[in-house]
Amino acid sequence: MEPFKNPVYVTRPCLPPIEEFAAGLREIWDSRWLTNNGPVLQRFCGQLSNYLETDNVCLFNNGTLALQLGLQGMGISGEVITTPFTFVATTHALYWNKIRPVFVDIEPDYYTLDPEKVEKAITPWTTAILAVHVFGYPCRVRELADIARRHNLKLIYDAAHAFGVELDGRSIALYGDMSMFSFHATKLFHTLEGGMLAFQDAGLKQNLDYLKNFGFKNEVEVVMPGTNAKMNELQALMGTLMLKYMDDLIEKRYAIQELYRERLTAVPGIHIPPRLPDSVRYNYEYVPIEVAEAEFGMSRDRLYEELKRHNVYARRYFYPLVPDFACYRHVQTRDPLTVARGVAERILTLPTYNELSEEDVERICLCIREIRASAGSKA
Ligand code: T4K
Repeated sequence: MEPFKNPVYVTRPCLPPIEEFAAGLREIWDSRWLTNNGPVLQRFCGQLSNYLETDNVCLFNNGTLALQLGLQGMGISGEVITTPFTFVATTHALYWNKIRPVFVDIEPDYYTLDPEKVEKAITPWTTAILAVHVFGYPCRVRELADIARRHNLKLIYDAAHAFGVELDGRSIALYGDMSMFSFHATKLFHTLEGGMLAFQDAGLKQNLDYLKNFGFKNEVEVVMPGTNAKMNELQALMGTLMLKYMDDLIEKRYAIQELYRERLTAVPGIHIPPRLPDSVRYNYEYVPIEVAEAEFGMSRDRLYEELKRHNVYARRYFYPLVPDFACYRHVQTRDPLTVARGVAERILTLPTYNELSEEDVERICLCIREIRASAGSKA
């Protein structure tokens, strides 16, 4: 098969019609208010509160700082049990708070923290669980909440991939003590760069507002050594416009994912995570597959390289595992992380974004099938 003429990336940002953004820019130009809790940000914050059905939200200039400051605002310290199968920012947020990460294994279907392993890893120094709704797949929230309650731990979710996800008719933001959402350009819903915390304890809001604005209480009082992590007016404008399109975005991604499922299910050596139960409204933000080398006839890494030769840039999210990065190799991990290690070797996330046509998906799947066939003939 001929390579794609233009590169097909793992994702492309969705954008609202440029006229809508231009009209919003006019308002910002006229007001000359660019950042520091401006009117567009305040409006966006209200819209998010309605969307998520909670007043307890706080906006940041990216998801990493949101999580870092969220942990700080909650006073988390000591040890936190977390997942090795995530984007490295999850662990960095702990590091910047001088918290020791305790990595435990994930479960094989949806790659989220295994609650049994979590419970076994609790020590007198454990203060919280930091779980990740990886690829937007909801963690086993009830079991984790039960463990947290019995051991008096805080339960924090990195929900970077999970905006728009609902469980039992409630936004995923309403589970746990706090959830962080990334609004980075590569996310289904984005604000160019951006992040948000949603939390249960309304009393946290004040501290989070201080933390993201240098600790200023007023012009002459600084109550804590905060940083600068504010979302600006252009980011908020993008968010306001994108929010209108959420349902359409999810609908389109659903169609793409279903087509991949249909075309790849029967390919030996390609494993697609099972459909989620009806209790979940999923956002279809990522299309992860696993490549089993023996059955597929080549390794995940070779398939990844072959796809690149066809101008298809799939990504190995999340490989290597976080504890295998040089800066975390010193962290002692008692759990052998058997499942996570296997998944990290097999995982590949396929392109999905709104302009990806049905024909493009058909061609990517055909490409994968042809690559497999060629591997068989070379063997
Ligand atoms: N926790 C988790 C679990 C996360 O996944 C993330 C971020 C965070 C925390 C931290 O949240 P933020 O601080 O980022 O808000 C990307 C994103 O930068 C990162 O936000 C995301 N997770 C991670 C999974 O993916 P890269 O380095 O893989 O992105 P990059 O630049 O290679 O982009 C991927 C593809 O997207 C490109 O090949 C082309 C396309 N692209 C990208 C950008 C930025 C575009 O077409 N246009 C663009 O503007 O990290």
